[in-house]
Amino acid sequence: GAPVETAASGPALEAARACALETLRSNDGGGFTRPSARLYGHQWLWDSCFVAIGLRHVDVERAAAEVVSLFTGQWPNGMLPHIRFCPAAGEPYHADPRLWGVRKAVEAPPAVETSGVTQPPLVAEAVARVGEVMPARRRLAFYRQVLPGLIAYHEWLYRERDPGGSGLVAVVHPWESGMDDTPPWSAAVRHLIPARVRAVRDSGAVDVLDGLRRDNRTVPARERIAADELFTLYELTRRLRAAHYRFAEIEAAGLPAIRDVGFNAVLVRANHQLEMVAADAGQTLPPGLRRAMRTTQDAFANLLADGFPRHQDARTGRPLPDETVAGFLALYAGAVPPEQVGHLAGQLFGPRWTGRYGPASVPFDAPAFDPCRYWRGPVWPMVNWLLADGLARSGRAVEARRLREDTVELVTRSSRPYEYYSPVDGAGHGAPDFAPTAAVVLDMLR
Ligand code: 9WN
Repeated sequence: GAPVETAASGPALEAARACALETLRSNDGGGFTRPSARLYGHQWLWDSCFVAIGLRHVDVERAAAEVVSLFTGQWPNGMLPHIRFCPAAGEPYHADPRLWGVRKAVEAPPAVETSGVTQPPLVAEAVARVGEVMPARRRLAFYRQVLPGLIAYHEWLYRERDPGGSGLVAVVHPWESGMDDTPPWSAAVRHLIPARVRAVRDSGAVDVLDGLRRDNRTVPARERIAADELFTLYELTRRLRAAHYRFAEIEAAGLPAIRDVGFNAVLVRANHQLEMVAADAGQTLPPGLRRAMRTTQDAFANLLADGFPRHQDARTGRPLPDETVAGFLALYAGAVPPEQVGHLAGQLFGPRWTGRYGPASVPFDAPAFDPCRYWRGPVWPMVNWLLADGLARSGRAVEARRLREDTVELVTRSSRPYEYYSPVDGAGHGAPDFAPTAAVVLDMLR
């Protein structure tokens, strides 16, 4: 996309760039970047992809290392876990390796401690974006280095998460969606609430539950996922562990399996980038993978046929009613027919979704809307990056540019990059010094 030229003067933009760089530097864990040193002291899958996309303008080798580091956590079966745990200083992470119990749960665990689920498969995008700013020979070497792991990951997604060949892959934990407490995910896991947690919640003692959680030391509980939902996610994690993180067992146990529209949108784009990367490296993808990738293209198009793109229950194929910003990632997938792009962009920038400060994560009129709480309303700069990129590739250069400008402005209104922002007053919330926010600002400013 085109560089951002906001009303702000050159020095203001320079200050924004310097602040973003300092955020990335201060979260550097040695070859990988912590999303936010205090709350998230390990390496996350999609966060690191955004980080690499931003860092490539400053230090392309460091950006490549960020991506390569992700593969050191890859499971022998091909899965890229959503967290690669690192011996971290600072605040311990609330969902730690003991909760995941990966070493005991799976026959062939990875060499390092990881979580047991994945995250939106943005890796091929990060690889392509880093590669495109490398000199040709270096790019070839980088692509050849990461291609085996990347192919294994995409094969895992299809083999494990779409055994029936529907074309859309299933997501089994809200943490895999990256948009943890968006309404359709909250609804999908609600029945798993542990009885004791429900009893305390129903007695009105939410502060008791908040007193038991460990993720609210840096960020106030009211800005994070609600306590009853957090304890429900721990319960889901324990059940996934009991199912050995194997999809067949997860399905047999009747646990949620959802064809998340955002996750699959990222997959559509990642498939495209994977093809480009392989072609550039002079390699052909395995025929089975190529077939599966074509199926996704068609299945995603069908998802759009019913109007606003929504998640689907993987068992019944039925759409889940709640709309979230993930639906607009169809633009990022590049899957919206030209005659529908204007309508979808119109909705995105219409009054239900966008106020003064960019697209909300759920519409303003949704019963669950809460401007400061996590994925229940706030604007997420990393989502804006995906949206702007999708708009630009869908022939909506003006809107893409405006969204980038608005995002840079929103972030630079606060003294440091935050995890998310109120769509009502633009105030920063969640984790401070949030690396993915800093990284997308760098990319938007380039
Ligand atoms: C669970 C790291 C991650 C992001 C997610 C965001 C949040 C974790 C948490 O932080 O989730 O993965 O503990 O809340 O929802 O998108 O990748 O920044």
